[in-house]
Amino acid sequence: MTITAAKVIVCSPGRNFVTLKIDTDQGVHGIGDATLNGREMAVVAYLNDHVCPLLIGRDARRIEDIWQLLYRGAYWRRGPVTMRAIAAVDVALWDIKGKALGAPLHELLGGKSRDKVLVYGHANGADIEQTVEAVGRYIGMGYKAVRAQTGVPGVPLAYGVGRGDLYYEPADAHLPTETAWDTAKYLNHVPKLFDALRETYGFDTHLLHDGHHRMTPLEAAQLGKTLEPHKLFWLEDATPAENQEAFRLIRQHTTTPLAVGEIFNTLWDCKDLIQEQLIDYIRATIVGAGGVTHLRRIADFASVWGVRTGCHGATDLSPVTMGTALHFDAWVPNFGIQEYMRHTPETDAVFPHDYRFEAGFLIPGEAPGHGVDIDETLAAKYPYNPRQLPIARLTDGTMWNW
Ligand code: GCO
Ligand code: MG
Repeated sequence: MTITAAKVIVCSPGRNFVTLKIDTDQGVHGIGDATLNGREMAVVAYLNDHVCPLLIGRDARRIEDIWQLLYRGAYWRRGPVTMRAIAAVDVALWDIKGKALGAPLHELLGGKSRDKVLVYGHANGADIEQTVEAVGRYIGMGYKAVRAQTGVPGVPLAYGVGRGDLYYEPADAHLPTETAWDTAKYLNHVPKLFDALRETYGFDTHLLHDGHHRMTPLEAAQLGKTLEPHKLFWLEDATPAENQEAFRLIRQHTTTPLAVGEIFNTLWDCKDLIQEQLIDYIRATIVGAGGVTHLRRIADFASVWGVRTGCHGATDLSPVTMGTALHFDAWVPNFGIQEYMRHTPETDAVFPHDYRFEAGFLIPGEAPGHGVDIDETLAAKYPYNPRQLPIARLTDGTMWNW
């Protein structure tokens, strides 16, 4: 089965997506997601100039060999652009293999370990009262797990406070929106949110919170300790994780479960975190970490140390990633939870898929491959719309982590 064409499709049905479509001489095609929020065109160029020409004429069945070619052959290894390009090729080839064999991807991975995939949604509000109401709406929709993010008095444009209830698109301007951040105000305020949430809803709903790289290790340890009575499902991105050692300090002070990894792109970003059990959930994704082939390695490594998966699944990961992730989530023995921010109706129309939401879970489809396709005619109606993620500065002007 020979690769005959590889095409990059950029579209923006509500937000930008980069999709790779691979055609073969057997008339079977596959698609992969290569979206990198705010840096989409870097991956488009990498694919068009450095990857697609390499694929033509190769055997589409040799997924591992092509992965190794694109990883080792780049010389300049790792990084979000390279690994998203590799992920797109990998996912498209797994999709082709499934279609050629008439098998859904989860069968190719080893079969289902579960029939349905626990997910969590994003509830947010400008203040505690609104956020408590938003969490109630998610519980009403059947979610068993809800992430809660609230505005912080004195901190305009706080992270995670979206526009609308079901999806939160942070890349909101051609040039980065500048936001201010004040960790002290945040640390004083967030515990009150979870006091109110547990007071209102008790402990039957899993609650999650995203620190979004804002705290120092000690501040993260303080927040984790303060939130212990609320028994969070996890505290995410408690501190920037380039320094994996930083999580040792947090771990020493709190039993609040820790999750990290949505911006990781290889096992090397999280090897120590996993091996030393400094985290409880690894958030690396199919699109961000080199596709099915590499994420499977990360998950298997994590399973040795009892670390579970908690794949990132924000709106900026296309339905192609969500569809593929659900097959992965159905198989992976050390599954934790899957993030599920809904896509806009326009996005769902461009990317027809067979997964569905049911009472707090997502049910993966049974179509061969990953079960997602792209309507190229419809996609063409939504041209690329340059957008970047915000930046954050501390109130004294110091550049910080958004
Ligand atoms: C999450 C993420 C998002 C990111 C977004 C960036 O936990 O879903 O932190 O909110 O900010 O994916 O593009
Ligand atoms: Mg996050």
